[in-house]
Amino acid sequence: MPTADPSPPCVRSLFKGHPETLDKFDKFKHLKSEDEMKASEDLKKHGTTVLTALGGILKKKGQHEAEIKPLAQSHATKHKIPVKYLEFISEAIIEVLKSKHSGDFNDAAQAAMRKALELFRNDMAAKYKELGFQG
Ligand code: 7HE
Repeated sequence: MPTADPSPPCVRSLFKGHPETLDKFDKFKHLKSEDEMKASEDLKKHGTTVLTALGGILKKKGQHEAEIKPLAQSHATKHKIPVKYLEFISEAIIEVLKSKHSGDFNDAAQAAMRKALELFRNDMAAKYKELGFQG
């Protein structure tokens, strides 16, 4: 994961490809264009927060109970983010990695990343279910 990159093109790509996801963010739904998104320091900061959290989780290679639990809790009960939206952001992340790191993000690396993101989503979905959120 290129977590050191502070710009969140995958977050912009998520909002562009699936505008309904933007509605979940009270603090970002005023952003009307990609240029406004690019210019938002707050969005950049949020992108870094998300990618840092995700990077930390993926590094745990499945042993991520302590990290997933609070994340599932907030995303199910507070933000109400369906699993479908987690799929959208997973795809957006893969697309950005493909375009930015085409050289070393080969088929095997893509497959590994897809698998890791799938595991993450499955565990989030299991927690959602425990919490009674039909995400
Ligand atoms: Fe979430 C806060 C991490 C997907 C909507 N998120 C938030 C924080 C952290 C995360 C650490 C403080 N979020 C993640 C991760 C993923 C994720 C790791 C998946 C890779 N999130 C996600 C999606 C959506 C959201 C797909 C909506 C489409 N996250 C939110 C919202 C907040 C949030 C609405 C609160 C933002 C705020 O007002 O500060």
